[in-house]
Amino acid sequence: MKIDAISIFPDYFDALKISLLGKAQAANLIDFTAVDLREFTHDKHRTVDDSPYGGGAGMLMKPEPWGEAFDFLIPEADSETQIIFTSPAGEVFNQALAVELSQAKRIVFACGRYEGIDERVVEFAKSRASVRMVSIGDYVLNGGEVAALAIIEAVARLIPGVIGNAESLLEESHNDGLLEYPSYTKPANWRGLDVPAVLLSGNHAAIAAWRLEQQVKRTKANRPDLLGE
Ligand code: 6GU
Repeated sequence: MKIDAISIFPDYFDALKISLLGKAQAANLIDFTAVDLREFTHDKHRTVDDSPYGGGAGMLMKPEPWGEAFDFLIPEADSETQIIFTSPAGEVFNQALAVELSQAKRIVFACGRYEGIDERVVEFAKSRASVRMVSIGDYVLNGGEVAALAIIEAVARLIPGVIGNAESLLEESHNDGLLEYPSYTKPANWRGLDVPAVLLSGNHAAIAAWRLEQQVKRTKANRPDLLGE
């Protein structure tokens, strides 16, 4: 999968060189490029922001550098490219969207800063690719870079070959609409705390039943919304 990010802080994406995503890039499973939005400015101060029409607090990202960045990355309309504007005003990211995006051929992240981007940029982007506005949750970050990193990690690990143990994808939180059960490793007693006896019993049916019960209990306590409660 080809992944690009447009940002005024491309260094944020250095984190993608680490660990499994770094290995996935070395193995050519993912090809990632970060481009600096300021490369597409032409004034001495490399200006990317301006005050909003109609007034209001803060600054907005001006459209021209974005237009040139899209011209550079997506010179002609490509229905196989997905552009994602990271924004707290977007649809909320979840595992289902991660699965959907993991099928894409190319994703271009447009990472806004300040109070956002001139809305015409989103409109224009639709003439070049499929466009979605995506948030990673109900809180506000200073910019879309950290959100893009979270989305990239969630999507990339679903690409075949990126995760060594494909089975671990099947057994994790959110796959069956329930949170994961608690897990334990050796030693069986640690600082006076015991591993639940059923896990040492060798009774696989009892272990499976205990784990499901724990999943439901945890989901009720932490995410009742997942149970429609
Ligand atoms: Cl995608 N961007 C920003 N700036 N804040 C957010 C977010 C995105 N998702 C949640 N908060």
